[in-house]
Order: sequence, then structure tokens, then C-alpha cells
Amino acid sequence: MNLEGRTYVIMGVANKRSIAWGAARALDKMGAKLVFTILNERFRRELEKLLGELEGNHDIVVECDVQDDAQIESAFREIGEKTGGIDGLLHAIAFAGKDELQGGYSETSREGFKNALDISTYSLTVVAKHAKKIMNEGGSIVTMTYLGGERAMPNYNVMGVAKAALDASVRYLAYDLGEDGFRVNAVSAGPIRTLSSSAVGEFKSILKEIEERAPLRRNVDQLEVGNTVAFLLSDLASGITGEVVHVDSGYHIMA
Ligand code: 0WD
Repeated sequence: MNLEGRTYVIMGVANKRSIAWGAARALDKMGAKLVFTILNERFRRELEKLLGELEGNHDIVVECDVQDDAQIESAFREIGEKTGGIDGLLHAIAFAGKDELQGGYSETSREGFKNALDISTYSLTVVAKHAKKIMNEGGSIVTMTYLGGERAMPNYNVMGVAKAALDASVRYLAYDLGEDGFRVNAVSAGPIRTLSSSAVGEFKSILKEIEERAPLRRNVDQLEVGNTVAFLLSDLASGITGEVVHVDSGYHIMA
């Protein structure tokens, strides 16, 4: 797939294990120009080191904490000015406190609930609001979700609730932005060891379950997820919106 001449924003690279980094590698290989947002300046050095591994010259890194409305607005204004318009974006951001990701869901605190849904769910909505102002014709937004939003899974707790709301947001945003010809989809990734997933209780046993029960009998990696993100961001997926595509070795079809 050739994405030369296309520009995409990647949100959520924390380190080289991040799913967002898998997507960056995939898009870079296809010739796309990339712009990165980081949570705060602490992530800049790590990202700049990683950028050296890519083939293309992607130099725009903008600070964007999705809990800060003013920062989101100014980040997308800056990206618009520097790029002259974007063709899409990947939102690969989520957060829940470690305490909320183990034990009983009924123990979730009000603060923990608000925080998880603010960062993991509302952020897509507000990012879409600002991204659409600088999106070129046919623009596409992709977010990252998980099966724990469709089914009750041990320990995923408030994050499952956040992902269910994220999946619904994808549908409402798809309807809203569809009027302008923009598409909004989610990729539901199988479990992958990253900084975020390490906070989920008994994560190892989830990986093992996939190896035993998924149709492909193996786990997926960041690049496989990234390739599907690239497809959804590209014109090859021009008729797909409001969809959740599972990249999980087929695990979601199993009873
Ligand atoms: O098994 C997995 N790893 C799966 C992850 C399976 C299915 C879905 N996902 C989802 C996650 O829920 C998330 O939405 O994929 C997305 C990316 O997650 P990841 O690649 O597993 O995690 P990680 O490498 O930690 O990147 C998430 C990043 C943050 O990293 P840390 O570890 O510092 O929380 O999200 C960013 C941050 O870089 N982030 C924020 N960015 C802007 N503003 C904020 C914020 N307030 N909070 C977190």
C-alpha cells in the first residue's frame, strides 16, 4: 500500500512497545508523513530516539495532554499550520489507575471512574472536534479498543466500561462526521504486552488463553495491529465507518 503524500497524526506513543509505535512503523513503511503528539515533555526524548528508526523524516512532535482542552486546541492549530492539513489520525490513548484494574468492579472509585472515562473515552470526542477542522477531504480517524468493552473480563473493570463507551462514541462520531465525508473506526486489538497493559491484573494468563483458544493459536503483535490501522486510515477503506475491526487472532468469535 502506498501512502506517499498522506499526513497522519499519531497520538499515544509512550515507548517502542506502544501499539501507536506499531502503527507508526507500518505507516512509515508505506511512505506516509507522520506527526506525533506526546502526553508531556518527558516523552519527547524517547520519541525522538525512536524516530531515528523510521525511514521517513517525521519531525513534528507536539505536546498534547488530552485532559487539557486548551492544549488540544492549540496542538491541532499548530499541526494544521505546520502540515497544511491532515488525512487522518490514530488515537491510541487510555488510562486507568492500577487499583481499578484488579479485584471487583464494584470497588471502582468515583474519581477513578471519571479519570478513566475522561482520558480513555471523552478524549476521542474532543480530539475529533479539533481534528476535523484541519482534516483533508476523505479524512479518517481510528481509535484503539478491546474486547473487554463487549464482554465482562476479569480485572479489566472500569476500562471495559470506558471501551464500551468508546465503541459507542465511534458510532456517534461516525454519524456526526460522516456528513463531511470523514470516517471514524476502531481497531480491537488482542492483548499485547505494553506499559498500559502491564497494569491489568493477571495479564499473563490472558495471553496464554489466546494461545490456547484463539483460532490462530497465537497472540498478535503491534505491527499486525498497525497494518490494520493503516488500512483503515487509507482510501482502501473508503466505504468503512462506525466499525470495530478485531485484530485478535480471531479470539472474539469463540464462545
Ligand atoms: O493489550 C493491549 N496493549 C491493548 C491495548 C489491547 C487492546 C487495546 N489497547 C489499547 C489501549 O487501551 C489504548 O487505548 O491501545 C491503546 C494504546 O495502548 P498501549 O499501546 O497498550 O499502551 P501504551 O504504550 O502505554 O500507550 C498508551 C499511552 C500512554 O502511555 P502511559 O503508559 O504513559 O499511560 O497513552 C498516552 C500515554 O502516552 N496517554 C495520554 N496521552 C495524552 N494525554 C494520556 C493523556 N492524558 N494518558 C495516557
